[in-house]
Amino acid sequence: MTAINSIKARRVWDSRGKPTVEVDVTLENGILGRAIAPAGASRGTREAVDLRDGGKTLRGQNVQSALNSVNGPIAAALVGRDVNDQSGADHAILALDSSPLKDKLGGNATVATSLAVLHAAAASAGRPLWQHVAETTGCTPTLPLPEIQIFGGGAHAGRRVDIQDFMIMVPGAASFDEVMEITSEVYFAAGDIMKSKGKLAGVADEGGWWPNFDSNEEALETLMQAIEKAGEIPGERVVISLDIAASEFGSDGRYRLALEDRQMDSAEMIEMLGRWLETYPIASIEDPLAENDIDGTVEFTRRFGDQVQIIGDDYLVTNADLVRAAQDQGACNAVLIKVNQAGTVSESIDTFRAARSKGWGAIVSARSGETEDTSISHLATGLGGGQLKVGSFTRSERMIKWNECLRIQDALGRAAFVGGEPLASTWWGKKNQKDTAA
Ligand code: 2PG
Ligand code: MG
Repeated sequence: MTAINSIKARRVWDSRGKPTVEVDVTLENGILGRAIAPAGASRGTREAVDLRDGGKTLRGQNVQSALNSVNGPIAAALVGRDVNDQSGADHAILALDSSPLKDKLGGNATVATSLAVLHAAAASAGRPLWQHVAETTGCTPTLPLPEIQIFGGGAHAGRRVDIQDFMIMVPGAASFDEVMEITSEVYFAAGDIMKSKGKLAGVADEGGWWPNFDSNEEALETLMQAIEKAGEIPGERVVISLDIAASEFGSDGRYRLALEDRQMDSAEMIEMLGRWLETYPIASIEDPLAENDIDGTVEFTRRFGDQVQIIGDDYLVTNADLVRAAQDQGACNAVLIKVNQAGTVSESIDTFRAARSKGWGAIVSARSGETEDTSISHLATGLGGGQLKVGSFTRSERMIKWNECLRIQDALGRAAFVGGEPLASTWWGKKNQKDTAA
Protein backbone atom coordinates (compact mmCIF):
# COMPACT_ATOMS: atom_id res chain seq x y z
CA MET A 1 0.00 0.00 0.00
CA THR A 2 1.28 3.43 -0.96
CA ALA A 3 -1.00 6.14 0.33
CA ILE A 4 -2.01 9.30 -1.52
CA ASN A 5 -0.70 12.18 0.54
CA SER A 6 -2.13 15.22 -1.21
CA ILE A 7 -4.12 16.24 -4.27
CA LYS A 8 -3.86 19.70 -5.71
CA ALA A 9 -5.41 21.24 -8.82
CA ARG A 10 -4.15 24.27 -10.70
CA ARG A 11 -5.42 26.18 -13.71
CA VAL A 12 -3.35 25.71 -16.87
CA TRP A 13 -4.15 26.52 -20.53
CA ASP A 14 -4.93 24.29 -23.51
CA SER A 15 -4.05 24.44 -27.21
CA ARG A 16 -6.98 26.79 -27.88
CA GLY A 17 -5.82 29.16 -25.13
CA LYS A 18 -8.70 28.07 -22.90
CA PRO A 19 -8.28 27.37 -19.20
CA THR A 20 -8.19 23.75 -18.13
CA VAL A 21 -7.50 21.62 -15.06
CA GLU A 22 -4.13 20.14 -14.10
CA VAL A 23 -3.94 17.83 -11.09
CA ASP A 24 -0.91 16.85 -8.97
CA VAL A 25 -1.24 13.68 -6.92
CA THR A 26 1.58 13.34 -4.36
CA LEU A 27 2.22 10.09 -2.51
CA GLU A 28 3.55 9.39 0.95
CA ASN A 29 6.88 8.42 -0.65
CA GLY A 30 7.10 11.87 -2.25
CA ILE A 31 6.37 10.60 -5.78
CA LEU A 32 4.27 12.86 -8.01
CA GLY A 33 1.68 11.98 -10.65
CA ARG A 34 0.35 14.74 -12.90
CA ALA A 35 -2.28 14.96 -15.65
CA ILE A 36 -4.24 17.62 -17.55
CA ALA A 37 -7.84 17.50 -18.77
CA PRO A 38 -8.35 17.91 -22.55
CA ALA A 39 -11.52 19.49 -24.03
CA GLY A 40 -13.70 18.64 -27.02
CA ALA A 41 -15.41 21.01 -29.48
CA SER A 42 -17.70 18.54 -31.22
CA ARG A 43 -19.14 16.82 -28.21
CA GLY A 44 -21.67 14.05 -27.77
CA THR A 45 -24.69 15.06 -25.70
CA ARG A 46 -24.20 12.05 -23.39
CA GLU A 47 -20.52 12.58 -22.55
CA ALA A 48 -19.21 13.85 -19.19
CA VAL A 49 -19.36 17.65 -19.20
CA ASP A 50 -16.61 20.06 -18.22
CA LEU A 51 -17.47 22.29 -15.30
CA ARG A 52 -16.96 25.91 -16.40
CA ASP A 53 -17.74 28.97 -14.34
CA GLY A 54 -19.86 30.92 -16.86
CA GLY A 55 -20.15 34.69 -16.54
CA LYS A 56 -18.13 37.30 -18.42
CA THR A 57 -14.56 36.45 -17.36
CA LEU A 58 -12.62 34.34 -19.87
CA ARG A 59 -15.76 34.07 -22.02
CA GLY A 60 -17.39 31.95 -19.34
CA GLN A 61 -14.70 29.28 -19.72
CA ASN A 62 -12.90 29.63 -16.39
CA VAL A 63 -12.51 26.42 -14.37
CA GLN A 64 -12.35 27.67 -10.77
CA SER A 65 -15.40 25.56 -9.87
CA ALA A 66 -13.68 22.43 -11.26
CA LEU A 67 -10.49 23.27 -9.33
CA ASN A 68 -12.65 23.57 -6.21
CA SER A 69 -14.10 20.09 -6.88
CA VAL A 70 -10.59 18.62 -6.93
CA ASN A 71 -9.15 20.58 -4.01
CA GLY A 72 -12.30 20.03 -1.93
CA PRO A 73 -14.44 16.89 -2.09
CA ILE A 74 -12.26 14.81 -4.43
CA ALA A 75 -9.09 15.36 -2.39
CA ALA A 76 -10.99 14.62 0.83
CA ALA A 77 -12.23 11.31 -0.62
CA LEU A 78 -8.87 10.17 -2.05
CA VAL A 79 -6.19 11.26 0.42
CA GLY A 80 -5.09 8.25 2.46
CA ARG A 81 -6.23 5.75 -0.20
CA ASP A 82 -3.85 3.26 -1.83
CA VAL A 83 -2.66 4.75 -5.13
CA ASN A 84 -2.48 1.25 -6.62
CA ASP A 85 -6.23 0.82 -6.31
CA GLN A 86 -7.24 2.78 -9.41
CA SER A 87 -10.71 1.30 -9.45
CA GLY A 88 -11.21 2.15 -5.75
CA ALA A 89 -10.12 5.75 -6.37
CA ASP A 90 -12.38 6.08 -9.41
CA HIS A 91 -15.34 4.62 -7.54
CA ALA A 92 -14.74 7.01 -4.67
CA ILE A 93 -14.97 9.85 -7.21
CA LEU A 94 -18.14 8.36 -8.71
CA ALA A 95 -19.69 8.08 -5.24
CA LEU A 96 -19.36 11.87 -4.96
CA ASP A 97 -21.16 12.48 -8.25
CA SER A 98 -23.56 9.88 -9.54
CA SER A 99 -25.06 12.23 -12.17
CA PRO A 100 -24.77 10.65 -15.64
CA LEU A 101 -22.86 13.63 -17.06
CA LYS A 102 -20.67 14.25 -13.96
CA ASP A 103 -21.88 17.81 -13.97
CA LYS A 104 -21.65 18.16 -10.19
CA LEU A 105 -17.88 17.70 -9.94
CA GLY A 106 -17.12 18.30 -13.63
CA GLY A 107 -15.65 15.75 -16.03
CA ASN A 108 -12.58 18.01 -16.32
CA ALA A 109 -12.02 17.65 -12.55
CA THR A 110 -12.58 13.88 -12.50
CA VAL A 111 -10.53 12.99 -15.58
CA ALA A 112 -7.45 14.98 -14.56
CA THR A 113 -7.55 13.46 -11.08
CA SER A 114 -8.14 9.91 -12.27
CA LEU A 115 -5.27 10.12 -14.78
CA ALA A 116 -2.96 11.75 -12.21
CA VAL A 117 -3.61 8.83 -9.83
CA LEU A 118 -2.64 6.44 -12.65
CA HIS A 119 0.56 8.40 -13.32
CA ALA A 120 1.45 8.41 -9.61
CA ALA A 121 0.93 4.64 -9.34
CA ALA A 122 3.17 4.02 -12.37
CA ALA A 123 5.91 6.35 -11.10
CA SER A 124 5.74 4.78 -7.66
CA ALA A 125 6.21 1.35 -9.21
CA GLY A 126 9.16 2.72 -11.19
CA ARG A 127 7.46 1.91 -14.48
CA PRO A 128 6.72 3.98 -17.57
CA LEU A 129 2.97 4.53 -17.80
CA TRP A 130 2.45 2.21 -20.79
CA GLN A 131 4.11 -0.66 -18.93
CA HIS A 132 2.11 0.00 -15.75
CA VAL A 133 -1.12 -0.03 -17.77
CA ALA A 134 -0.16 -3.29 -19.49
CA GLU A 135 0.85 -4.98 -16.22
CA THR A 136 -2.21 -3.90 -14.25
CA THR A 137 -4.71 -4.77 -17.00
CA GLY A 138 -3.02 -7.94 -18.25
CA CYS A 139 -2.90 -6.54 -21.79
CA THR A 140 -0.03 -7.09 -24.21
CA PRO A 141 1.59 -3.76 -25.05
CA THR A 142 1.77 -2.87 -28.75
CA LEU A 143 2.54 0.31 -30.65
CA PRO A 144 -0.71 1.59 -32.14
CA LEU A 145 -1.62 2.28 -35.75
CA PRO A 146 -2.17 6.07 -35.92
CA GLU A 147 -5.04 7.92 -37.57
CA ILE A 148 -3.61 11.30 -38.59
CA GLN A 149 -5.55 14.33 -39.78
CA ILE A 150 -4.51 16.04 -43.02
CA PHE A 151 -7.46 18.48 -43.37
CA GLY A 152 -9.63 19.78 -40.55
CA GLY A 153 -13.27 20.67 -41.07
CA GLY A 154 -16.56 20.91 -39.22
CA ALA A 155 -16.35 22.44 -35.75
CA HIS A 156 -12.54 22.51 -36.04
CA ALA A 157 -12.37 24.80 -39.08
CA GLY A 158 -15.25 27.25 -38.80
CA ARG A 159 -17.44 24.68 -40.60
CA ARG A 160 -15.63 25.59 -43.85
CA VAL A 161 -16.32 22.03 -44.96
CA ASP A 162 -19.00 19.93 -43.26
CA ILE A 163 -17.00 16.75 -42.69
CA GLN A 164 -14.76 17.12 -39.63
CA ASP A 165 -11.62 15.01 -40.07
CA PHE A 166 -9.97 13.93 -43.31
CA MET A 167 -7.26 11.54 -42.12
CA ILE A 168 -4.86 8.90 -43.35
CA MET A 169 -3.77 5.63 -41.82
CA VAL A 170 -0.66 3.76 -42.94
CA PRO A 171 -1.47 0.12 -42.21
CA GLY A 172 1.18 -0.98 -44.71
CA ALA A 173 4.02 0.62 -42.78
CA ALA A 174 6.67 -1.60 -41.25
CA SER A 175 7.08 0.45 -38.07
CA PHE A 176 5.65 3.38 -36.15
CA ASP A 177 8.62 5.40 -37.33
CA GLU A 178 7.72 4.70 -40.96
CA VAL A 179 4.13 5.85 -40.35
CA MET A 180 5.51 9.21 -39.21
CA GLU A 181 7.72 9.53 -42.28
CA ILE A 182 5.01 8.67 -44.80
CA THR A 183 2.50 10.93 -43.03
CA SER A 184 4.90 13.85 -43.16
CA GLU A 185 5.26 13.40 -46.94
CA VAL A 186 1.47 13.26 -47.43
CA TYR A 187 0.79 16.22 -45.12
CA PHE A 188 3.17 18.56 -46.92
CA ALA A 189 2.16 17.28 -50.36
CA ALA A 190 -1.43 18.19 -49.45
CA GLY A 191 -0.33 21.67 -48.39
CA ASP A 192 1.57 22.20 -51.67
CA ILE A 193 -1.39 21.11 -53.78
CA MET A 194 -3.78 23.36 -51.88
CA LYS A 195 -1.46 26.33 -52.08
CA SER A 196 -1.04 25.95 -55.82
CA LYS A 197 -4.82 25.89 -56.31
CA GLY A 198 -5.60 28.74 -53.92
CA LYS A 199 -7.39 26.36 -51.57
CA LEU A 200 -5.25 26.84 -48.46
CA ALA A 201 -6.84 29.04 -45.81
CA GLY A 202 -4.54 28.28 -42.85
CA VAL A 203 -4.36 25.68 -40.14
CA ALA A 204 -7.37 24.19 -38.32
CA ASP A 205 -7.89 23.45 -34.62
CA GLU A 206 -5.94 20.19 -34.56
CA GLY A 207 -3.16 21.40 -36.87
CA GLY A 208 -4.52 19.94 -40.12
CA TRP A 209 -4.80 22.26 -43.13
CA TRP A 210 -7.83 24.57 -43.08
CA PRO A 211 -9.28 24.00 -46.53
CA ASN A 212 -11.02 26.37 -48.90
CA PHE A 213 -12.75 23.61 -50.86
CA ASP A 214 -15.96 24.01 -52.86
CA SER A 215 -17.35 20.63 -51.85
CA ASN A 216 -16.69 17.93 -49.28
CA GLU A 217 -15.68 15.57 -52.04
CA GLU A 218 -13.01 17.99 -53.23
CA ALA A 219 -11.28 17.24 -49.93
CA LEU A 220 -11.30 13.54 -50.76
CA GLU A 221 -10.00 14.19 -54.30
CA THR A 222 -7.21 16.39 -52.94
CA LEU A 223 -6.31 13.79 -50.33
CA MET A 224 -5.97 11.19 -53.11
CA GLN A 225 -3.68 13.55 -55.06
CA ALA A 226 -1.61 14.23 -51.93
CA ILE A 227 -1.09 10.51 -51.29
CA GLU A 228 0.03 10.09 -54.92
CA LYS A 229 2.28 13.16 -54.83
CA ALA A 230 3.92 11.59 -51.76
CA GLY A 231 4.87 8.63 -53.97
CA GLU A 232 2.23 6.25 -52.60
CA ILE A 233 -0.62 4.39 -54.29
CA PRO A 234 -3.87 5.16 -52.41
CA GLY A 235 -5.24 1.97 -50.91
CA GLU A 236 -1.90 0.18 -50.85
CA ARG A 237 0.22 1.22 -47.84
CA VAL A 238 -1.89 4.32 -47.18
CA VAL A 239 -5.67 4.40 -46.69
CA ILE A 240 -8.19 7.15 -45.94
CA SER A 241 -10.05 7.52 -42.64
CA LEU A 242 -12.93 9.96 -42.09
CA ASP A 243 -14.63 11.39 -39.03
CA ILE A 244 -17.95 12.55 -40.45
CA ALA A 245 -19.02 13.86 -36.99
CA ALA A 246 -22.55 13.79 -38.43
CA SER A 247 -24.21 15.00 -35.20
CA GLU A 248 -22.72 18.40 -36.02
CA PHE A 249 -24.92 18.81 -39.10
CA GLY A 250 -27.70 16.31 -38.61
CA SER A 251 -30.35 15.20 -36.17
CA ASP A 252 -33.62 13.31 -36.23
CA GLY A 253 -32.74 11.69 -39.54
CA ARG A 254 -32.17 15.02 -41.38
CA TYR A 255 -28.74 16.10 -42.58
CA ARG A 256 -27.65 19.40 -44.09
CA LEU A 257 -24.34 19.84 -45.89
CA ALA A 258 -24.05 23.62 -45.71
CA LEU A 259 -21.11 23.83 -48.13
CA GLU A 260 -23.14 22.20 -50.88
CA ASP A 261 -26.50 23.58 -49.71
CA ARG A 262 -27.75 20.01 -49.74
CA GLN A 263 -30.45 18.44 -47.53
CA MET A 264 -30.58 14.70 -47.07
CA ASP A 265 -32.52 12.16 -45.08
CA SER A 266 -30.81 9.24 -43.41
CA ALA A 267 -31.14 6.94 -46.45
CA GLU A 268 -29.67 9.56 -48.78
CA MET A 269 -26.82 10.18 -46.38
CA ILE A 270 -26.07 6.44 -46.36
CA GLU A 271 -26.16 6.41 -50.18
CA MET A 272 -23.72 9.32 -50.38
CA LEU A 273 -21.28 7.72 -47.93
CA GLY A 274 -21.66 4.38 -49.70
CA ARG A 275 -20.65 6.04 -52.96
CA TRP A 276 -17.60 7.54 -51.24
CA LEU A 277 -16.68 4.09 -49.92
CA GLU A 278 -16.89 2.71 -53.46
CA THR A 279 -14.86 5.54 -54.98
CA TYR A 280 -12.10 6.17 -52.42
CA PRO A 281 -9.89 3.81 -50.39
CA ILE A 282 -11.63 4.57 -47.07
CA ALA A 283 -10.90 1.92 -44.44
CA SER A 284 -12.38 3.64 -41.39
CA ILE A 285 -15.31 5.98 -40.86
CA GLU A 286 -16.40 7.61 -37.58
CA ASP A 287 -19.89 8.80 -36.62
CA PRO A 288 -21.29 8.37 -40.16
CA LEU A 289 -24.77 9.23 -38.87
CA ALA A 290 -25.93 11.43 -36.01
CA GLU A 291 -25.77 10.24 -32.40
CA ASN A 292 -29.57 9.88 -32.21
CA ASP A 293 -29.91 8.14 -35.61
CA ILE A 294 -29.91 4.57 -34.35
CA ASP A 295 -31.80 3.12 -37.33
CA GLY A 296 -29.43 4.86 -39.74
CA THR A 297 -26.34 3.64 -37.92
CA VAL A 298 -27.67 0.07 -37.79
CA GLU A 299 -28.49 0.19 -41.51
CA PHE A 300 -25.09 1.67 -42.38
CA THR A 301 -23.37 -1.06 -40.35
CA ARG A 302 -25.50 -3.78 -41.96
CA ARG A 303 -24.49 -2.58 -45.43
CA PHE A 304 -20.84 -1.71 -44.92
CA GLY A 305 -19.71 -3.25 -41.61
CA ASP A 306 -17.93 -6.16 -43.30
CA GLN A 307 -15.72 -3.90 -45.41
CA VAL A 308 -14.96 -0.83 -43.32
CA GLN A 309 -14.27 0.06 -39.69
CA ILE A 310 -17.27 1.98 -38.31
CA ILE A 311 -16.38 3.94 -35.18
CA GLY A 312 -18.84 5.33 -32.65
CA ASP A 313 -17.57 8.52 -31.00
CA ASP A 314 -20.41 10.94 -30.20
CA TYR A 315 -22.59 7.88 -30.80
CA LEU A 316 -21.04 5.85 -27.93
CA VAL A 317 -19.25 8.50 -25.77
CA THR A 318 -16.84 5.93 -24.24
CA ASN A 319 -19.74 4.34 -22.36
CA ALA A 320 -19.65 0.56 -21.81
CA ASP A 321 -23.45 0.24 -21.61
CA LEU A 322 -23.89 2.10 -24.89
CA VAL A 323 -21.23 -0.13 -26.50
CA ARG A 324 -23.06 -3.26 -25.33
CA ALA A 325 -26.39 -1.90 -26.57
CA ALA A 326 -24.85 -1.07 -29.96
CA GLN A 327 -23.35 -4.55 -30.16
CA ASP A 328 -26.82 -6.05 -29.55
CA GLN A 329 -28.38 -3.78 -32.16
CA GLY A 330 -25.65 -4.25 -34.75
CA ALA A 331 -24.57 -0.59 -34.79
CA CYS A 332 -20.85 0.20 -35.36
CA ASN A 333 -17.94 -2.24 -35.05
CA ALA A 334 -15.46 -0.03 -33.17
CA VAL A 335 -15.42 2.57 -30.42
CA LEU A 336 -13.40 5.71 -29.85
CA ILE A 337 -11.94 5.79 -26.32
CA LYS A 338 -11.73 9.33 -24.93
CA VAL A 339 -11.02 9.25 -21.21
CA ASN A 340 -12.69 12.61 -20.64
CA GLN A 341 -15.94 11.45 -22.27
CA ALA A 342 -16.20 8.75 -19.61
CA GLY A 343 -14.66 10.88 -16.86
CA THR A 344 -12.41 8.26 -15.25
CA VAL A 345 -9.72 5.79 -16.27
CA SER A 346 -11.66 2.79 -14.92
CA GLU A 347 -14.81 3.55 -16.91
CA SER A 348 -12.69 4.03 -20.05
CA ILE A 349 -11.00 0.67 -19.53
CA ASP A 350 -14.41 -0.96 -18.94
CA THR A 351 -15.57 0.46 -22.27
CA PHE A 352 -12.39 -0.73 -23.95
CA ARG A 353 -12.94 -4.25 -22.59
CA ALA A 354 -16.62 -4.28 -23.60
CA ALA A 355 -15.55 -3.42 -27.15
CA ARG A 356 -12.68 -5.89 -27.42
CA SER A 357 -14.66 -8.76 -25.86
CA LYS A 358 -16.87 -8.77 -28.97
CA GLY A 359 -14.01 -8.34 -31.40
CA TRP A 360 -14.63 -4.62 -31.88
CA GLY A 361 -11.88 -2.16 -32.68
CA ALA A 362 -10.88 0.42 -30.06
CA ILE A 363 -9.19 3.69 -30.91
CA VAL A 364 -7.73 5.73 -28.03
CA SER A 365 -8.27 9.39 -28.94
CA ALA A 366 -7.24 12.93 -28.11
CA ARG A 367 -9.65 15.87 -28.07
CA SER A 368 -9.48 18.95 -30.27
CA GLY A 369 -8.45 20.98 -27.21
CA GLU A 370 -5.19 19.37 -26.05
CA THR A 371 -2.04 20.00 -24.02
CA GLU A 372 1.42 18.58 -23.40
CA ASP A 373 -0.18 15.63 -21.58
CA THR A 374 0.92 12.33 -23.20
CA SER A 375 -1.29 9.92 -21.23
CA ILE A 376 -3.11 8.68 -24.32
CA SER A 377 0.09 7.53 -26.06
CA HIS A 378 0.72 5.32 -23.04
CA LEU A 379 -2.87 4.12 -22.72
CA ALA A 380 -3.05 3.16 -26.39
CA THR A 381 0.22 1.25 -26.10
CA GLY A 382 -0.42 -0.33 -22.69
CA LEU A 383 -3.90 -1.54 -23.57
CA GLY A 384 -2.60 -2.97 -26.82
CA GLY A 385 -5.79 -1.73 -28.45
CA GLY A 386 -4.00 -1.10 -31.68
CA GLN A 387 -5.10 2.40 -32.74
CA LEU A 388 -4.46 6.01 -31.73
CA LYS A 389 -6.08 9.23 -32.98
CA VAL A 390 -4.31 12.44 -31.99
CA GLY A 391 -5.20 15.02 -34.66
CA SER A 392 -2.74 16.24 -37.27
CA PHE A 393 0.98 16.14 -37.91
CA THR A 394 1.86 19.64 -36.68
CA ARG A 395 1.66 21.60 -33.42
CA SER A 396 3.29 20.46 -30.25
CA GLU A 397 0.18 19.31 -28.40
CA ARG A 398 -0.18 16.72 -31.20
CA MET A 399 3.47 15.98 -31.97
CA ILE A 400 4.30 15.37 -28.31
CA LYS A 401 1.98 12.37 -28.42
CA TRP A 402 3.43 10.94 -31.65
CA ASN A 403 6.96 11.63 -30.36
CA GLU A 404 6.16 9.87 -27.09
CA CYS A 405 5.22 6.78 -29.13
CA LEU A 406 8.64 6.97 -30.81
CA ARG A 407 10.28 6.92 -27.38
CA ILE A 408 8.11 3.94 -26.42
CA GLN A 409 9.17 2.31 -29.71
CA ASP A 410 12.76 2.54 -28.50
CA ALA A 411 11.80 0.67 -25.34
CA LEU A 412 9.48 -1.90 -26.91
CA GLY A 413 11.23 -2.41 -30.23
CA ARG A 414 9.96 -1.71 -33.74
CA ALA A 415 8.39 -5.16 -33.95
CA ALA A 416 5.84 -4.10 -31.32
CA PHE A 417 4.09 -1.98 -34.00
CA VAL A 418 0.68 -3.49 -34.65
CA GLY A 419 0.67 -2.47 -38.35
CA GLY A 420 -2.52 -3.14 -40.31
CA GLU A 421 -3.87 -5.75 -37.87
CA PRO A 422 -6.72 -3.51 -36.59
CA LEU A 423 -7.99 -3.23 -40.16
CA ALA A 424 -7.90 -7.01 -40.75
CA SER A 425 -11.67 -7.32 -41.24
CA THR A 426 -11.91 -4.36 -43.64
CA TRP A 427 -11.42 -4.49 -47.41
CA TRP A 428 -7.82 -3.45 -46.79
CA GLY A 429 -7.17 -6.42 -44.50
CA LYS A 430 -8.91 -8.86 -46.81
CA LYS A 431 -7.03 -7.61 -49.87
CA ASN A 432 -3.80 -7.74 -47.95
CA GLN A 433 -4.37 -11.30 -46.76
CA LYS A 434 -5.13 -12.30 -50.31
CA ASP A 435 -1.95 -10.60 -51.52
CA THR A 436 0.07 -12.44 -48.89
CA ALA A 437 -1.58 -15.77 -49.69
CA ALA A 438 -1.05 -15.34 -53.45
C1 2PG B 1 -13.52 13.90 -32.48
C2 2PG B 1 -12.58 14.82 -31.74
C3 2PG B 1 -11.17 14.72 -32.25
P1 2PG B 1 -13.51 16.84 -30.41
O1 2PG B 1 -14.64 14.28 -32.83
O2 2PG B 1 -13.20 12.75 -32.70
O3 2PG B 1 -11.09 14.97 -33.64
O4 2PG B 1 -13.03 16.15 -31.76
O5 2PG B 1 -12.46 16.68 -29.40
O6 2PG B 1 -13.77 18.28 -30.78
O7 2PG B 1 -14.78 16.13 -30.01
MG1 MG C 1 -15.24 12.21 -33.59
